[in-house]
Amino acid sequence: MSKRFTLSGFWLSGPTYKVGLMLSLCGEDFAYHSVNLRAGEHKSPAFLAKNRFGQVPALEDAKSGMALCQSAAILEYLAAELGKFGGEGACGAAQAREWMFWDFDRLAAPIYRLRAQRAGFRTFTQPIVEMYFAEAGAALKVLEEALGKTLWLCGSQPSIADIDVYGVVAYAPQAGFDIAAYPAISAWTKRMEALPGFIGINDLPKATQA
Ligand SMILES: N[C@@H](CCC(=O)N[C@@H](CS)C(=O)NCC(=O)O)C(=O)O
Repeated sequence: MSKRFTLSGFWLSGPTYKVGLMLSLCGEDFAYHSVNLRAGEHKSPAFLAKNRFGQVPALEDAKSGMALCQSAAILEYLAAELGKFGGEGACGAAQAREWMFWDFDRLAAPIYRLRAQRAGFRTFTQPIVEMYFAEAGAALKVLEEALGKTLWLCGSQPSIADIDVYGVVAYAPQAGFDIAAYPAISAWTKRMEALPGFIGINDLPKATQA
């Protein structure tokens, strides 16, 4: 049977993982297309029709006929369409958006880049590595303080803010951070991992599945 959603992405991509995690937590059985970044598939006209920025992920919705890009925008779209993880009311939705903007501004960039450097995909000079370490450490401190006061980032229920931020924190060990040093973050990651439908960072298919 054809599936409503098709996720195009790459198994090592954090933003792809965020969308896969959201779909899975929502109980949506989705089709998956593994994009061959090495071959430049993400810059091909066919892919650019799905994501004008030439990046993974892209999400196609057969129901609306839309192709969406930017993981945070996709999470908001799915929350609205599926009625799940959208935050409590307009206030919760706005708070979730604040966390998602903060994530890509302060947390995701240094953690994803340090991870890429350690995996040998990118090369930075030592001062740049030290700068990313300091930036990621400062962002993790902000997150630790917030999660010391509340179980979830936006109120009493998990939301797309948690899914979005978890989709970065899950890679922090690969970036050289010991999450055990952050007790509130550690406890929150365990709450995330206990949610029904949770999938881990290595659970997306490495090849295409329809
Ligand atoms: N802000 C974007 C970031 C997407 C992104 O950085 N994708 C990377 C893979 S993790 C990519 O496609 N890189 C290839 C390129 O930019 O050419 C999102 O959240 O979707």
